[in-house]
Amino acid sequence: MRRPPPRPSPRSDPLQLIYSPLSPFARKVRVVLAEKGMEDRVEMVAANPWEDPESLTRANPISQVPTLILDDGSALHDSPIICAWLDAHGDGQRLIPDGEAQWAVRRLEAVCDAIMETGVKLRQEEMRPEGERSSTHPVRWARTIRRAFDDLEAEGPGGDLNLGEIALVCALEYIDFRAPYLNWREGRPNLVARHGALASRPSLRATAPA
Ligand SMILES: N[C@@H](CCC(=O)N[C@@H](CS)C(=O)NCC(=O)O)C(=O)O
Repeated sequence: MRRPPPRPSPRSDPLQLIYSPLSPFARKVRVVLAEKGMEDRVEMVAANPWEDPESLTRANPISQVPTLILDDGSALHDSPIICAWLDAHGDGQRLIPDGEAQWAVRRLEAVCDAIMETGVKLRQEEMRPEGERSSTHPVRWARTIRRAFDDLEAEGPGGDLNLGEIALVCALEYIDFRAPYLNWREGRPNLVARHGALASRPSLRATAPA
């Protein structure tokens, strides 16, 4: 009996995640990797995006982390897209629900990403030499972040496992790490409960900024 010809072996190149350890956006992706049971499929490549390393700019001209290189060599960037791709391709519970329910989750993710972006800008401003710092931008950015906290507080306790709530924990803990003086816990019991509902998950503990 003739044997069937060997099939071409499926591509088994691992995915590569270019990240920096303290990036809150990369943290969100690392949490999703863990929640979706995909850590073994991904090679982690640390990079400093501010130095425009060639390994990063080749995949992402914007030179930002996180960037995910897929097994066909193409790259995804922007954490919402990476997280959505992982959610669609990994195992376990969907972190972005189907149908109409997805919009509340995506909206929450967007608000929390904006808090992180504003927090990163605050941090960058603080890193500038004293004479070059703006006296107005940080005040406005701090006000923006506080306003977003108040808005989230008004939504109630929340705390389901989904991408929006994961982004919330990443955003709150990034602010704890970089701008603790914004003290999101004070007078915001719902935010405290919401944070507490997910914060002790292994995926979040293993990636906490320190
Ligand atoms: N919208 C992007 C933001 C990513 C981002 O700002 N990453 C920062 C690190 S926390 C970065 O790579 N900054 C380098 C730069 O902007 O040049 C995402 O969601 O992934």
